[in-house]
Amino acid sequence: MRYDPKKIEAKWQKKWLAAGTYEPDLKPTPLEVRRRGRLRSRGSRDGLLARCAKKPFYNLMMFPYPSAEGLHIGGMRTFTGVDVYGRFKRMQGYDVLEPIGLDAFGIHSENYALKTGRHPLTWAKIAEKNYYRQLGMIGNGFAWEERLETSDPDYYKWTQWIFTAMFRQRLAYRKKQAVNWCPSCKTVLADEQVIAGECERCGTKVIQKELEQWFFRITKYADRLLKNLEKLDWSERVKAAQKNWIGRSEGAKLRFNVTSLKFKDKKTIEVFTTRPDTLFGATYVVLGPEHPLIVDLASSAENYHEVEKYCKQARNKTEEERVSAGKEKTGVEVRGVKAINPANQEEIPIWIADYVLGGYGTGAIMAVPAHDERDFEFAKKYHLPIRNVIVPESLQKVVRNAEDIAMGAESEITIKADCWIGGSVLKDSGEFTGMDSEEAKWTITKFVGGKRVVQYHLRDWLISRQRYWGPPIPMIFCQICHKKGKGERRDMPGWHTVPDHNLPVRLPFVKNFRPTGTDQSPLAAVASFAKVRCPSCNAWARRETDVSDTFLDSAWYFLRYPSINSVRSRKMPWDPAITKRWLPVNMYIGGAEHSVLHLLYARFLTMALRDARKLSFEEPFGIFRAHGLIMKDGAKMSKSKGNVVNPDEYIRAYGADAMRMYLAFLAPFEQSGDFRDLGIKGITRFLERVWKVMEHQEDKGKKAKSKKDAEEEKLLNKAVHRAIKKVTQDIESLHYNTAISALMIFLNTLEEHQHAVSEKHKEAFFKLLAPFAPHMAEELYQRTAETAAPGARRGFKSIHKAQWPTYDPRLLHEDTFELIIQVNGKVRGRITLARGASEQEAIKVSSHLERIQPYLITPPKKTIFVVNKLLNFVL
Ligand code: ANZ
Ligand code: ZN
Repeated sequence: MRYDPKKIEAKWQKKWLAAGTYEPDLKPTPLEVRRRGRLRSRGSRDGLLARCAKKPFYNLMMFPYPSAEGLHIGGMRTFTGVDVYGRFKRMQGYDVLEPIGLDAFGIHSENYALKTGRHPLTWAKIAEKNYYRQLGMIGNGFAWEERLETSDPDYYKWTQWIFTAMFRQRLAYRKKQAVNWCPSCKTVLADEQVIAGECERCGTKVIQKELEQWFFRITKYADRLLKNLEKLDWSERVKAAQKNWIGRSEGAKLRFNVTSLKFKDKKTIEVFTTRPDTLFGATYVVLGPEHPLIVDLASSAENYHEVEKYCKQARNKTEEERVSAGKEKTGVEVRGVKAINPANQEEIPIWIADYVLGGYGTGAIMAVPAHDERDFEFAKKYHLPIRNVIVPESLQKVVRNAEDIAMGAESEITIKADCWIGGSVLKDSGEFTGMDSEEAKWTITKFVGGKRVVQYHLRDWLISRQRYWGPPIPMIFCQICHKKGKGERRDMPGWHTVPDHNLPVRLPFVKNFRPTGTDQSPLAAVASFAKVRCPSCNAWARRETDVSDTFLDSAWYFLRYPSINSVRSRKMPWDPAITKRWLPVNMYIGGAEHSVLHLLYARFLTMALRDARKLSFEEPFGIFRAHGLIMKDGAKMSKSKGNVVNPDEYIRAYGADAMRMYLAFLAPFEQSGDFRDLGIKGITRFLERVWKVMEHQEDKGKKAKSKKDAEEEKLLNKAVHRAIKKVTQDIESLHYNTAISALMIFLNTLEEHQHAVSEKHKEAFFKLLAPFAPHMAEELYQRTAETAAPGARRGFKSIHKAQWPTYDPRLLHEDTFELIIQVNGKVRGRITLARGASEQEAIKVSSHLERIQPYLITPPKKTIFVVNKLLNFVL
């Protein structure tokens, strides 16, 4: 029979589904159930014990958001790559849970709906069907019964519940802040939707708009998020990205008094600096255009209108435009007022410049142009004084530390002679002259009455979206309660959470779901939705009509999966007993592009829920590995280039097994790889050879063994164990490509000694092949078993639940070893000998060596011999 993937793949997919091969029993152990007083009879307890998972292993990939194009080949590589690992663990005896679902809510789906003029609800259904069809084809061991979609009211009920939990914990709050706004799409954009200052959808320049929004206080967890990183077994590049994003800076807050005759009370400007040691070099102060003091200052400034105009302009720029190194710096001096440098009482000018951001530190800086590149550039442009207060080190190069290099910095940077940014020894700094920078930092801070502080770059998570396709934020604002100062939280009078029994707040069907262009979501126009009774005083109140960020949907989905079919999941977001057994996730795999958004949000939420005593752990993912990306013939895939690989077509042409194997073969899983049609053909040929070797054996009868056969069998045994060792180790480290190479070598050996191949060898081969080509492995395994003992097997025992083969290290011992030859303890040569060679043999062979002979003109005093290792001539 010819190898026909189409036939066997569909067949086994159906069979596995029917047999529930990939559905672990998720129920908690009887003991756990009994503790909750729900289990009565003994009989049912034993039944439960027999079935429940003994070694839970939660194997998870980031769930996809449905896009118009369907499953991308890169996605297929990730999913099947994760599945290789899951299948491997399952065969090692773990009860593997590998769930799947869709991140169906969110701006991606809504944008697509907008583009096609379809309603998101309609489009979501189409996308869902298409995705699940594709995900069904790739041959993964998914636990289909646990699937979920974030746009399902049964799911987002709990997303909303989490919001209320955050509110009760004072981790949700409202604040007015400048947000990204696309004037063409008339909507707020998430940071990640702004690409180089432009709207990712239409390319229009994004501006900043002041809006009052909901935030989650992730900054409260900055330190914990950072500290825990050390304990996590995650891809280093992802940890480095999180560390950088959290951006911990140690520095000081220093106060500069402001001189102006017009002020009755004394005004001060507080700055944040990481370099208080350079205070004597501060020759001006800069306020960001958002600084609250500007209003006061401007009134006494001589150039009031100029200042006002500048600040207004700055607000229309994106942060990127303001801070990126290439952009020319702009600013305006506030004339008529001065700041006083607290170190030397010198009067220095006050400037406003947009390279200082309102949202970081104190929103104001002391400028030290001699030692800060941005200040240097600015001072040059506006002819401000530059005062050197640090002795530059003689060397002109700074070697960056390993961390910076990991983040992509050049390993060495050449310092501009006139702007030395490093630390060293102070000069021209009064009594601190000669002091070391590090010491001076804190001594000077103390001297001027400053505060030592830690700042983080991490900002609070903006949750509100003035969009349609997301879960409505479950809050109600009551004007009457507000006036009376009543509410669930004293700091937010008038605000009430929607009571639990009224969740979910269903997303109403809105025909015109287009963003409105005002600062309101389309839901605000739906009176029947927006108008609601106050849960506290029953007066007419207003519902929050913004929806939450789609990253909130995906920040907790892994908690829901295992519990989704539990009865208790109707009353709770997750079943605590099940959660206890199955979480944290054992292995999580996804894209490095999610390093700082999804992965940080999920960690934060888990910590917050743990602090609210809703979870018993604070880190959601034990191991995280970032996968590599896929190119096509050396180029990035894109529709315009016409080089997009459509998994459907390829699976139709070559089969899922060949695709899975090729995607695993093309590079180590964590690295990027290049997809070539030639490559998939190569793998297909490999699979055809496998098929042939195994088939060939099937019609071979038993015959007596010759001596040659026995020798061949020994050789084959060794090949088996070598392959088992290599494949096991390589799968464990996600080096699937080399595991497959080992299988190829193994196949060569089997082909060479075809007539000596036994059931045992074949079985081992199938098992090693199973994670990669699950359908073929199952087909051949079942056939071989049937041929070996026709009709003997009762019921279906999948290869994917069979025991992973183990190897015997003794068999792998080589027959030879390398003898080290020493003369007076010094290594003088090496020679290969048969294992177990005697001292006499070793002496005989060694003393004939060209390099050794000259030493042995007179016989050695004695020899020291270590079996299988070393021979030392002592002269
Ligand atoms: C004086 C100084 C002298 C500085 C010097 C640096 C070098 P990180 O490491 O990112 O925390 N800064 C403070 N607040 C800022 C803001 N809101 N917008 C833009 N820049 C701001 O950077 C801290 C340094 O960035 C601070 O230390 C401050 O400049 C600047 F030789 O103060 B420094
Ligand atoms: Zn009220």
